[in-house]
Amino acid sequence: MEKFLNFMAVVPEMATDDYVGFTFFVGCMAMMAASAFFFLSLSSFDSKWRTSILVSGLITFIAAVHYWYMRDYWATNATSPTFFRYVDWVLTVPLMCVEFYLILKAAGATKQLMWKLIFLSVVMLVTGYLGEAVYNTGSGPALWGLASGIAYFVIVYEIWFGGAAKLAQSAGGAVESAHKTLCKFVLIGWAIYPIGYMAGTDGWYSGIFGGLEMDVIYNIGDAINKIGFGLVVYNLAVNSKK
Ligand SMILES: *C/C=C(C)/C=C/C=C(C)/C=C/C1=C(C)CCCC1(C)C
Repeated sequence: MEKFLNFMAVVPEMATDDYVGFTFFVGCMAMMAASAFFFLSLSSFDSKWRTSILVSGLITFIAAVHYWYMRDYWATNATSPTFFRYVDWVLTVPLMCVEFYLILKAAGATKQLMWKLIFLSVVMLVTGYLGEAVYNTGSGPALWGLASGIAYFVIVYEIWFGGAAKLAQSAGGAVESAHKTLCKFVLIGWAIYPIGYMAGTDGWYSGIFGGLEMDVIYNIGDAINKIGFGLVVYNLAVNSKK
């Protein structure tokens, strides 16, 4: 009995008000479940859609692995796992740009469009990392966050009104409506991240967002965007089978 109690004492416990730890844990499970779902559904689709579904699964799988590490990092250090967070994003966000390209490929999307979106997303993330982890004093976070926000804005513009939008229009039908939904994810779902950034860094905005917990906001954003994005693509593949 005493041995058992000793064992219990070293089993890590989570405080009931540890929302960050809790959302890392649940996020990890959700990403794993979503990955299993996308991978196992692969064989039920036409080869035309398999790459898109595979990428959906890769996005949630890469996130699941990072969430495993971030959950552990938080449990050990009780500080934000900023480095793992941005490594995760710099792998998964470009893959989300690839999804835009893949669903519009049949309508004539070029690799150039894909690389443009990937480039903009990397600029958005690298400048965000600089503001959050490197130049994170004085006006650093606000300035680097602004640079990141501009790149984000250009992505939004490109998919809503630029070349990608025109291709979606010419494709019509299920592809056009899936593109529209993905555009809404980028406009609304991705807008969650700058709020997390302002909650976690110091700047003119601290009085407004300072009371919020950055990692909880990022974790909610990731669950909505990574799993949601994948489901839109899954839905498109299902609809175009009919
Ligand atoms: C799966 C992860 C996703 C979809 C991550 C998206 C991240 C962003 C859209 C981050 C954007 C940022 C800004 C627009 C300004 C402040 C810095 C960032 C990097 C948080």
